[in-house]
Amino acid sequence: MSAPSLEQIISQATADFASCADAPSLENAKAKYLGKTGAVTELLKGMAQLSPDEKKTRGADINRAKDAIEATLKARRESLANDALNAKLASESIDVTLPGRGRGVGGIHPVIQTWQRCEEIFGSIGFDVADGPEIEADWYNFTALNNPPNHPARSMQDTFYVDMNGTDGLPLLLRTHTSPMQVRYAKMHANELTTKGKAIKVIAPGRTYRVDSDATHSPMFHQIEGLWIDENISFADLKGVYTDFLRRFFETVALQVRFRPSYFPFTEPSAEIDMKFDSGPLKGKWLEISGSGQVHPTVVKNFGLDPERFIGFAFGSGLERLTMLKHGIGDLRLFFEGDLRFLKQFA
Ligand code: 2NL
Repeated sequence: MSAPSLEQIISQATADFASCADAPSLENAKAKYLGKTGAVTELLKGMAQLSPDEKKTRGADINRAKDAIEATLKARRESLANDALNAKLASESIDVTLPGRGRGVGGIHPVIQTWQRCEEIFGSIGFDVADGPEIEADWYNFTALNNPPNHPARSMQDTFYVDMNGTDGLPLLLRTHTSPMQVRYAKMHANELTTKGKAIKVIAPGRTYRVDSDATHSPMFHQIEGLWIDENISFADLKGVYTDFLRRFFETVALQVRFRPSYFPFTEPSAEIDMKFDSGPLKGKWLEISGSGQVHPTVVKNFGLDPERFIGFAFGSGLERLTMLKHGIGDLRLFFEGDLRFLKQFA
């Protein structure tokens, strides 16, 4: 069998390289032609017996063949590398047409929207906004507000007590109304009223706590209270302020307001504020909307003010109740369940 021609070796190598499916098998195939015992190397070894002239032409021919094989090898290497890159890109590809995994947008809870709206409205009538602790001392929550020591609101059954005493030596408690914030505010601003005549005019919105849980009561609920103390503040001012607030909150002037006698230890006289819509789904029905009254002289004294000189009113309304009347919500528990089908309607 005669030795293969250079052309045969080149085409054999080209075919071999083409059949290699990956880089390691291509490098193996390379050894068959260009390695120590490869076909081209063997041809070069076989030149030993040739004359110098023959060596020259034969050597050049073999080198051309070697170059051709190396070029084929290089082309095949690049082609395999390219295929590998394309396969990697295809396997790691992302579908840019898929919808993005966006972060959900939150919304303000309807009760907190009411809170914010109240701050806006009372703010525009000149009321400051008080803040204060949810864990309170007995004095700020009860004593300062003229609650007698045996009042049922002070009982273990009605109030959440904390296992720690306040500076007054009595157990701390979760505030049962937002009034203690107003007591703190009034005490802090009493001197400014007495010496500079700057009225105490403040609202106190916030969370409050009572041992109570059924369809119409939640152990945590929200209140907003208002307090206006100066030398000559009357029930007429209360009626004007509160009526203005209701008209703006419910976005209608078609509503009436009335005072109905009531009792609270911290006001005297005291009144329930009722409202009645002249139109809309609640038209014609008197609705309780707030407690109120002229601040009791003992409470004014506890503010650090002279009750012979200073007088004013206070009111307290439930933010859940305001929200339910505004949106026609029938069940208080919806506010605390966190059901997005409910909450999304207010987003
Ligand atoms: C209710 C009753 C009311 C007050 C709250 C108050 C606050 C101070 C002094 C005097 Cl610092 N009074 N707040 C007065 C009357 C009624 O709310 O049951 N509201 C839902």
